[in-house]
Amino acid sequence: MTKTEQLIAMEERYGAHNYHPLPVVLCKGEGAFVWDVEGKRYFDFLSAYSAVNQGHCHPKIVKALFDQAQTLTLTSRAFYNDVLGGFEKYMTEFFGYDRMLPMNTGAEGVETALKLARRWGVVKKNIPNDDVLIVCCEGNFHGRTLAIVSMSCDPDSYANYGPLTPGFVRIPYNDAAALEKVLSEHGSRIAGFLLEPIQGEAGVFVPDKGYLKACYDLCKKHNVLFIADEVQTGIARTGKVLACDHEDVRPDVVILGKALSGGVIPVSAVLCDDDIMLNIKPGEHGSTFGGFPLAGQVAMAALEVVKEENLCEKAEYLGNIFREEMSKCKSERIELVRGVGLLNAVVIRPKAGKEAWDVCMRMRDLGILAKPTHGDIIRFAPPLVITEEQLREAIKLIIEAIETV
Ligand code: IF1
Repeated sequence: MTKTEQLIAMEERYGAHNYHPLPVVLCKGEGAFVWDVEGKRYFDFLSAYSAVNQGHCHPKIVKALFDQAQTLTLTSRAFYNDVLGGFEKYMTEFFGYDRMLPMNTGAEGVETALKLARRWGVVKKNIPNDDVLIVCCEGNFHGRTLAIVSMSCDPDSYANYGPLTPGFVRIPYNDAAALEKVLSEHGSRIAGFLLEPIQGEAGVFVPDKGYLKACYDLCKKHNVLFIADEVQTGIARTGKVLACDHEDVRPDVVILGKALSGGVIPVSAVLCDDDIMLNIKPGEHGSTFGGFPLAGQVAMAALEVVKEENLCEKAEYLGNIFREEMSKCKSERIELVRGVGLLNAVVIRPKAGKEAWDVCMRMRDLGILAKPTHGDIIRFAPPLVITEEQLREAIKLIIEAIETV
């Protein structure tokens, strides 16, 4: 047995079977590259679902982790520590909000935003506690907790987990009229509208230009909070600090995760202003590791890298090259190419029984790692630190895989 086979067999025997990974076992990451246990190098075109925007093992971020880890890792929020205040100040100034509530995973960030919105609805908008509603979108992916999958329309996410959380109304994505309708009919009970500025899991579904602004304006008209889940689209991935920046929309509540830590440790955060954040009082929400010293140092370093290495501009410039070069490929297997910045997807037309999965297996053989979502869509999201030369080399291999599978 090869080392790859041994390690896959070990997971098969001892681990939960809640994933179906591509059969490659990684042991090293650096910049835009990862290596498998057989010593083969790959371009990483998934970036851990856009958590490694700054590149694998970025030296500045790893150093921030290393230095703090030798000093003080965790205090819990039972006591103060000398990192969190500076982290909160840094984050609120970086993103332009009054306050920040730190958590760990993206799902915890989304749950926190849901609780903040519901609490604001009850306390500030005087919605009866049992009546408060949150509007969400069909095709959403916001994480995997029970309340979050209660918003999902994907049975793989919500089916057979028992009773779901009430209080969610789903409307079609990219349809401002649908939002207007639900706000006109139920606006007095609605505390917030939660959406991804671009739906990642749905296959990099980019809404029409003006959709975010139209929804924001409707939320303002009906005194409803506009809540942006920027866990995947944030932190320079789409060519702006936040995807909402493309339409100059300032969400009432912003949820961050993934690349907030550069993929080093789980760090998430919710940002909003005083009139929303201060309705949760001491002892009414929290987390053991939320905002711990390691998280603060790592996240501040990760955001410094975004600025110092101009990752927004890079994502914008390289994303245009990606879409331009991929669109030149005349293979009948490519149904369409779509995306913003370096968050892109290619819809693969199945042929002779070969699907997106087969293209991904061929790409793996050629040294490119990516994974299909929803059967026929392949998401392409390399680390934003990839160079133009590396990107062009990778695109050639991607096209070769599509044409030869
Ligand atoms: C898995 C998907 C992506 C997210 C948005 C919140 C979260 C996610 C917009 C929750 C997480 C991850 C979860 C991961 C795979 C990946 C994913 F395929 F599942 F849907 F990116 F599209 N909001 N997305 O994309 O953040 O709790 O995971 O830190 O579950 O396999 P998390």
